[in-house]
Amino acid sequence: MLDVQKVSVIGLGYIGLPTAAVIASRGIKVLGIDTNPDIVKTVGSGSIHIAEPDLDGLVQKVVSNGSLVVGTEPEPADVFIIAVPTPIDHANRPDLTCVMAAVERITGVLAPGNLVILESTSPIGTTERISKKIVETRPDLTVGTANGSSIFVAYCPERVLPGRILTELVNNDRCIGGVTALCARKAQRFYKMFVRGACVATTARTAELVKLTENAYRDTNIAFANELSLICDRYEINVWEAIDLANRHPRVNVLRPGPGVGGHCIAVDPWFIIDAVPDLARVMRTSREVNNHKTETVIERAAALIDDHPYANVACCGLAFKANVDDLRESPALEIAIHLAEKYGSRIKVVEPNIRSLPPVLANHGAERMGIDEALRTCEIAILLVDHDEFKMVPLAERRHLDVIDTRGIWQDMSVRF
Ligand code: SAJ
Repeated sequence: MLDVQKVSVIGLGYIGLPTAAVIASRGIKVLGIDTNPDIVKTVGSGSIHIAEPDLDGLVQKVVSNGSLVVGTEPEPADVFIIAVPTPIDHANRPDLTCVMAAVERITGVLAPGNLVILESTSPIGTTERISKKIVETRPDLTVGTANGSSIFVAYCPERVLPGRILTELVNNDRCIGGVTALCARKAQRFYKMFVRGACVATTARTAELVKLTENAYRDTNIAFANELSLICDRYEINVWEAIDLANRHPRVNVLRPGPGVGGHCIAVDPWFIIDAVPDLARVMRTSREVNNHKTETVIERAAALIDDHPYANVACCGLAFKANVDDLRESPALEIAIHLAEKYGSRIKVVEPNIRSLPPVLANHGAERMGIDEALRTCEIAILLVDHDEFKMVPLAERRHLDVIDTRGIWQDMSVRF
């Protein structure tokens, strides 16, 4: 059996913090580590720095009963989970700086029998690369063997949906890739301590590809919907109606068009494959291009509508990357609002119920934040960018006077069609 007294989670972000809290709630001692002292201070006081349903109560509980402690420096533990960001750079190439820095920081405290798990989305081969790096620095250790000097290294991608993280963390199946079969088995046993879903073992490379596949698959399917929206637009066909009808076929499930794809995962992860095999990943690259192009199209159409109404105030409804979250990362809605604010300044009124203040980049261009009621009263144009519940609740009578571009299909009865 894997004896787990203490787990160390490196990176207390959208994945690391909920993971640390869930493990701590199973009565296992958890040390959460982050390089950002503000995050350490916030979590150490039992609060959270991200918006996620029910996470605040859970963190408060495990911090106050002492099962989750936080710090900036690694300490010896039985299991190390690395959950740090893996962004792409300006050339769409994966940036593994944080992963490599995390590995470097824990290598000094590793001991035989330890399990090191990478959860961050990573290019194929990263887990093998970190194993190599560990044994280069610590030649006293081996990886994945049955002898007494061995540690175990595995890749186990997170696949939780923001907004449902605590439920999905426990209930989703996990794909567990070991550098060796023994590594996979050790990691499987560990995840079974807090995961109710199936924990399926495979190789590290396969698990890395599986994670990238999931998000590239979704990106491609959204690209199909976005492409269809432009085709429908040219023929003056309502895309929402067309999709609804096509989806009545038992084997068709077209996703929903939107103003482009946002978030730190789906708009980013396909590049990890495209960058590695540009000659082969042709559908994936085109999908990225189609989804980015959709954002440009919305900007052009919004500008054309605003130019036709030189005195109109414009409500940009939503900034977040998707409905009912406060996350603005890679958000097409934010990108569109910035472009419009650059061009039209104080005529742009931003409605985003899930954030406390307007991002400075918008305020600097003179854009103003307001609630949906005021926007409905004072604006003549609405660019509906996010399908937040607050917007879905607005009845037709209150928006009848508006010229609308509805990129999400929730104000269909009145809108310019996309
Ligand atoms: N979107 C559409 N049309 C759709 C569905 C989504 O335009 O029909 C847009 C959303 O508005 C948003 C973007 O796509 O801008 C992504 O949203 P999402 O809800 O599809 O996914 P994320 O980014 O919140 O989370 C994804 C999930 N991956 C998959 O569904 C394959 C989640 O399970 C992953 O754990 C997460 O990425 C991650 O961390 O990788």
